[in-house]
Amino acid sequence: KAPSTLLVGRRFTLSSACSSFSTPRLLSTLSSTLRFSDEVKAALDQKRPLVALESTIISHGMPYPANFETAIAVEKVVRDNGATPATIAIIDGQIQIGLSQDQIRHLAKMGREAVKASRRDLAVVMAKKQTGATTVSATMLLAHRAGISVFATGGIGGVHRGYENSLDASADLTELGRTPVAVVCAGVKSILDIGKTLEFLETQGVTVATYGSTPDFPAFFTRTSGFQSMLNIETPKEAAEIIAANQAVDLQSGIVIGVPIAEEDAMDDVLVGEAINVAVKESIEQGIVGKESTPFLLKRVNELTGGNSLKSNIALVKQNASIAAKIAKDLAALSA
Ligand code: PSU
Ligand code: MN
Repeated sequence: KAPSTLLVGRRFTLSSACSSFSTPRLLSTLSSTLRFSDEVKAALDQKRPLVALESTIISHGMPYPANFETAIAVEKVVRDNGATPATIAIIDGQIQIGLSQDQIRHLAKMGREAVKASRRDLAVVMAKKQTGATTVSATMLLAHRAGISVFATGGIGGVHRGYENSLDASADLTELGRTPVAVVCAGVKSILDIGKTLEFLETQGVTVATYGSTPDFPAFFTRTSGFQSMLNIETPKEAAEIIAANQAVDLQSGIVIGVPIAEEDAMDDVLVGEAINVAVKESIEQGIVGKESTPFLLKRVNELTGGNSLKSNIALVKQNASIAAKIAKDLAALSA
């Protein structure tokens, strides 16, 4: 019997993997490869709602100490809304599903010294016993291995401006096409080409929704992008039902839920636009390419907008975490 057939209609958890796969070697490898915090393990065992959180946003997305404080605050928001946070990273080559406060502080202080780990980097970071902060792509795939299907972050990667020459599109987009995890985010920053990003996601078969009633897919710092999502999701329960249907038919592809930043936290369109244009121009002049590109742009936009963009960034991540927790709760209720 093929494992894929057996998994249809079930939530992929380590225990379902145990009963489905007939290769014990693979099993012992997988369960000893992922190390769970006590809090996450208890939640998984008791089938309580969980929300995965990425760690590149800590190391490469924000400066210290705001990154540490935000990571801790975001975990608290998840707990306050009835779910268990599972921040994911690789510490000295060991994959951790759920981090201690000390481990979060360690990553926050390492900053860009930590390896920015996407799918392609995972095996290398493990084998070389490095410390890696997982991007959306790596966090999605590890969350899925751990049996977690809801994930909250700030923004996902996308298709870069000038894609026609650079072919620079984030591995987040292809991961969304191959891994069934729902990513609750504030959309994509306009450091990227938002229209092309949505086209790419459509080609990858990714369900893309906007949370709330505005038709636009959000642009991170601002509520509108000029590009529409395929649908609006108005409640956590509606999101949970779509995730459950995705699992029931074993789609094996992801879902993006774009939550527009709250009105009071949103930035001025023109101000952000100008900062982004400067940052993109500098990145071209300095020949910044590959995995350095996004961290460079994030840092420059933060600098050029002073403390304002950081404030917006922190507010939107917390909002996403609270909505993700509510979705995870409703999803757990559906499968109970
Ligand atoms: N966008 C943000 N903040 C971030 C990132 C993107 O607004 O912190 C991070 C995420 O970890 C995302 C990664 O997965 O950057 C994408 O990098 P790249 O474009 O190199 O794929
Ligand atoms: Mn890239």
